[in-house]
Amino acid sequence: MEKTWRWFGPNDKITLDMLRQIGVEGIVTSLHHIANGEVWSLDEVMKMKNFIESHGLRWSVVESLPVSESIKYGGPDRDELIGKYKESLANLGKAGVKTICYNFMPVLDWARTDLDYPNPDGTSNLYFNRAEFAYFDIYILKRPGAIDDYDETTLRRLEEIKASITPEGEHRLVENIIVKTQGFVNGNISEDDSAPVETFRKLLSLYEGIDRDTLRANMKYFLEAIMPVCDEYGIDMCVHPDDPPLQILGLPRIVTCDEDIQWFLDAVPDSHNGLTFCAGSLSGGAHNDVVALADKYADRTHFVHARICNVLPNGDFKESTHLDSRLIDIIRIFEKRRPGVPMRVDHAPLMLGDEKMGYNAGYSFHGRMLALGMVSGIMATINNE
Ligand code: DNO
Repeated sequence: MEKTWRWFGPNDKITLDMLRQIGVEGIVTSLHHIANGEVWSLDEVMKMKNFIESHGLRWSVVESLPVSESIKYGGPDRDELIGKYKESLANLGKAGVKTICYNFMPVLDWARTDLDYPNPDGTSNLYFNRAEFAYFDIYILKRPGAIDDYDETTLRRLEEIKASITPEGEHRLVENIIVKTQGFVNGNISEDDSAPVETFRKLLSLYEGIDRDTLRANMKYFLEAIMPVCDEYGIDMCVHPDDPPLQILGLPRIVTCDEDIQWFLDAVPDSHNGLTFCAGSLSGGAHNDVVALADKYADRTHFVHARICNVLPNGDFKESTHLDSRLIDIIRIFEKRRPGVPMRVDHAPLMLGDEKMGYNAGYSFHGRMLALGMVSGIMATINNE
């Protein structure tokens, strides 16, 4: 696989020169300065491409070319927005940047309750606490009927949280779930939003009456509309699985499991309609056998995210080590069957001073560098077997 790294553009504290020193071959980035829904002009695309190449690297993957909410829920301006999306794709195609990661998750791009959950060794990780998430949903967001979506174990834990949570604790949940994890990925809520919960409620209301079938139909509509451009330029679209791969906040979610993946691949049976195999997202649901999924979908995978989670008996999940045996098996599958596919390490621990640097949640330097070293070692061993 090609060793790539998610880099957040010229303002990223981690520079391209640093990345060359640690064995990175290709860059994964987005035009973060262009608002969601606006066209990426050929000029802007070329500026980024030339900048990356002037540092001896290549622009391997776009993550993400974001899909506007209106395309997802089927708003009145969706055709106009799809038209702009196609223009951006054509410009990327002309520039030779041909692997595009996107997601079809309503409102939230990904979800965690904790961004610095302490590990016994002094490092920290991302963490999803199901009961704290339920607290956010039921008592902060006050979503009608939310309580019916949680099992008894979660509701019991919720009572303990309710008895002890402080206003700071509530603030932290809002920050983690809808602000700090979203803004930097061109999400719907930015760090300077003064009333994020209000904004979030409005966004959720866009999906009233939209169920899984409607969202599926809208995804098919979008994919069918863009495939001619992808075919013309040889562009591989790769949808990122829903993170976590569960139904949450009353929103429909359609890339969560084997059946979902099979559905969208069959719905638009073009090889350019493919998957980002994010082992980490898929492993956040106990229903997914991630190694079997990698084996089943390797041929339609155009981009790999190397990380993995452990789901605890209460439904919480935590990022595991990049040396996890499931990840080794997954790397073996892709290394043997898709040797050149771009791969990036994802969501590594905060360690050795990372915590003071203000990196985007999940995107530490030392933690990711160690993870890249581990994954590179696994790849070298597999190639030597
Ligand atoms: C979070 C990432 C997501 C991912 C997008 C792809 O760390 O996995 O933000 O990049 O969902 O569109």
